[in-house]
Amino acid sequence: MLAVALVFGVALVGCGSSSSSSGSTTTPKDTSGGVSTGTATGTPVAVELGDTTGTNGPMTLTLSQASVPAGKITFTVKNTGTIKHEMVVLKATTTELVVGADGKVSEDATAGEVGEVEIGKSKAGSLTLKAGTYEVVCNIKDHYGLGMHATLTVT
Ligand SMILES: [Cu+2]
Repeated sequence: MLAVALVFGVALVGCGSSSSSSGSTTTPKDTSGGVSTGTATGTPVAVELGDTTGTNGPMTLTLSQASVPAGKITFTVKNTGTIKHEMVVLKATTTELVVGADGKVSEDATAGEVGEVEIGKSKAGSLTLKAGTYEVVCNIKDHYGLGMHATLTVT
């Protein structure tokens, strides 16, 4: 009887310590591996949409990184400009897309979008992208032509 009680005691202690140690393994993972954290929550890419004089001047679309690993990518899109912008991801066959008569590029090859972002606001959205070349664009009339596009390479 005494032996059984001891075994139980050991088993309980073992249980308690294993659950607490599995809890603490999660923390080192976050700090040691930006990679493993990235795949779990999506590789973060910050996108900035900007302009200073609306359609009267050049506009910008910048990515925090131009190359990311394939998989889930979480875009955090901020509009630092003076008018509304949007963010669309297109599977690129070329990085020089043709602007149509409507002032927009074709969205036939869309891989997804975060959508419109109001002035001064931020909006996040995740897309799962396969390896390849993508063009991240703002496809509001004339914005692509004014500079709102950037190439994202997914490896
Ligand atoms: Cu725009």
